[in-house]
Amino acid sequence: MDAKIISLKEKFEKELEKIESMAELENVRVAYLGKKGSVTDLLKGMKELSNDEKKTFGQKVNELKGAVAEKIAAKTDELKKKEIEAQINLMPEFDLSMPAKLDRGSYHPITLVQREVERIFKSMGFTVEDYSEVVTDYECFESLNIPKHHPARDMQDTYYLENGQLLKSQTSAAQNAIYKKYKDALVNDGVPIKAIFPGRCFRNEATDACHENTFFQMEGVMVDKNISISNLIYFMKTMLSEVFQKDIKVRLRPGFFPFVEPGFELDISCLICGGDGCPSCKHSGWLELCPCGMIHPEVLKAGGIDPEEYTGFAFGLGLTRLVMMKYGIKDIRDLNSGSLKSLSQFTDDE
Ligand code: FA5
Repeated sequence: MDAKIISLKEKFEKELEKIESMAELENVRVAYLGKKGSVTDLLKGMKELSNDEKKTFGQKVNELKGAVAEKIAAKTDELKKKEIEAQINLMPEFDLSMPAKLDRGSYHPITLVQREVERIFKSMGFTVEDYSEVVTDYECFESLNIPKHHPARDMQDTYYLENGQLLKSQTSAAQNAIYKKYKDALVNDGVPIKAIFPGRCFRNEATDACHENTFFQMEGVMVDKNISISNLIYFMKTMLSEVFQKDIKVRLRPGFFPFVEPGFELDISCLICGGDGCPSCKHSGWLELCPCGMIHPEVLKAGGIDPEEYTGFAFGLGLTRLVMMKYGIKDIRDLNSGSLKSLSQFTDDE
């Protein structure tokens, strides 16, 4: 019987050596270890043996069974490894030093327009200021002549932090700090305050084609002696004609903001529908783009500037809406979508 075990083992090893695929291996496994396999058959021939012989023979057959199973497992690993290597060899060569052919990142259209507007105002002597997105209630409201419980706060509900700070609902929140920063140069050296400050604003707002809960504005202020509404209109017109490189129909109508007096709404004729009315302009043909006005004396005072001696104008340009008009984007939500497909259309070669 021992000779049977030895010859079966040798036969198995020879067959195993020749195997090159998982399918062949499976056939061999079934042929030796399956219910009707050669190893199992050995056990069937044990009937004629004595009890002692059965014991030793059974032990040897089990050893053979274990050895066969082990070799099949090792062969399985070897074949799988070969399969992976073959797949790797089929892959095109990957050269880490090759320049990437994938899509290049691009500037967001809001960044492009923001830079353009900054360039225009810089050329007219304005400084560009940076301001934080988290501000105090004083900066966003109180310093702007909007005391607690003033109804004007309702239009600018925003996101409040537990420490009482808030995400700014308007770039006007930086006005007070700008006045304080430049007032000495204004009073002592006669340098007019001319500053713009772009920034992200947040409002607790139901979104639609022209409203987002996160959007960009660009604030601008100018303070000096004898500043009037004519100065305001001049700067607004110059900025719009430079941005659009063509004449744009605008209208100025009275608007109420507690931090300007008088206050205006500057609307532009909707460039998406040509003034006929569409969802982007709430079917009015006009788009509120840039509220503005003469800075309220209380606001100047809060900034440390004497309103008897100095006057100024302020505007709050809806930068995101300007982008929509410039590029003909019908839905403001596309701008926050993060969709590379739509946003990369506006890439320039910067
Ligand atoms: C203000 O935020 C004032 N701080 C503007 C201002 C500054 C007035 C200085 C006077 C002097 P208003 O809430 O209207 O005003 O917003 C200004 C502009 O931001 C709007 O005309 C509009 O273009 C844009 N805007 C306002 N809310 C949204 C919104 N939810 N989504 C997109 N753009 C918005």
